[in-house]
Amino acid sequence: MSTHDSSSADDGGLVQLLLPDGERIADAGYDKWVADVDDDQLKSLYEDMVVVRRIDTEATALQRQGELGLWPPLIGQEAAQIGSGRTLRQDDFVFASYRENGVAYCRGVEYTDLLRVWRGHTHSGWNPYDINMAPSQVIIGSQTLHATGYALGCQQDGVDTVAISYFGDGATSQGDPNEAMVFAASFQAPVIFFCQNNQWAISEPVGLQARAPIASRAPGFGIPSMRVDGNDVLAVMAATRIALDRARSGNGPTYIEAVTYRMGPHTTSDDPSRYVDVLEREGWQAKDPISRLEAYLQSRGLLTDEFTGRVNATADDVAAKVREGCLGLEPPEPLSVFDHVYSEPTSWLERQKDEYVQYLQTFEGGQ
Ligand SMILES: Cc1ncc(C[n+]2csc(CCOP(=O)(O)OP(=O)(O)O)c2C)c(N)n1
Ligand SMILES: [Mg+2]
Repeated sequence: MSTHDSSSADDGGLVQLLLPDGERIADAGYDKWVADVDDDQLKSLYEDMVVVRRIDTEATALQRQGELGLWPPLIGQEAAQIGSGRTLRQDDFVFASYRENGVAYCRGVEYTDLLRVWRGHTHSGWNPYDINMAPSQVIIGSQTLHATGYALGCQQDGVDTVAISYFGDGATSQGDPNEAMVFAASFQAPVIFFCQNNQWAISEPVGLQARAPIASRAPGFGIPSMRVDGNDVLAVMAATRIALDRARSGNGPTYIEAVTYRMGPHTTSDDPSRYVDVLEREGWQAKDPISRLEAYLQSRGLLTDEFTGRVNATADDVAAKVREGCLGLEPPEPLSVFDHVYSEPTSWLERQKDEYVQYLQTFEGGQ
């Protein structure tokens, strides 16, 4: 395989198996990687995408109702996250950013664990070893180093576990992902660099920081790359399987650029109407990942009322559980914010804690 895999010439080498109107197109290089995806699996991928979008809208509503401090929506990126997340093995390990709630869903995260950080109840949402996914990383790009280090450990242990790191287009301008790629290539680490290019890094358009397709940078590090339509769940799945196969068979890292779009704000604190052109957003709306799979299912006679009714009922049920779990979280003991910052207390942390005790005492019933 060449260092820059792109058997589809469309749209500057973008790998596509499902066109925006739901037409399934053949691709000699990639078809075989999804040949086993039968009708039931297609329906299951659709259900996953509908459910994670629903989790996202519910969490956004909870934030708007004052129940969460902040929420980073994934809307528009469901195919990139489900298509890749569903291909991983349980023992593979995920290192992601704050936006990969769809991947966490694939890993089997408890719904409440998705929210507790954003309600200010904990430093971290879940036990990483329960779902083999590290807690969300907000320090942009640093999880690429963690993934590479973990992959090197797997290599040393002689196991065929793969580490996958998810990060954004903006993160590619940071040093960490570039340093991680140098290490991963040097030691042929079993790691996947999965860049969700959602076109924006807060209000910074991707074109400003990437003058050439992001995927084209990786071969310069000696890492093969693929540029896939990130709104095409089948193309994402095929690309991730290629990368997993390469890593498991001892052939080192792969870089995937999933070209997608952030349909919502950066976070609930952001107002994209101040910087996103309405026409740009409408253009991407027409490439929506869920409606394109819906159209494909329809063309295969799989989109029955019974099926969509069941999917919507599941999504309603999950949303109700998300809300219930969020509202049911017991407020933490205020001073617990100082716990687990370091394994050993430091003098300045103790000082901050004392100051906070005094502050709390200024309130009636303060501690
Ligand atoms: C090291 C670091 N620098 C800056 C920030 C502030 N920041 C938070 S999100 C973000 C943009 C990230 O964009 P991208 O990597 O494209 O990911 P996306 O949010 O689009 O998923 C920035 C600059 C940060 N969290 N960490
Ligand atoms: Mg981005």
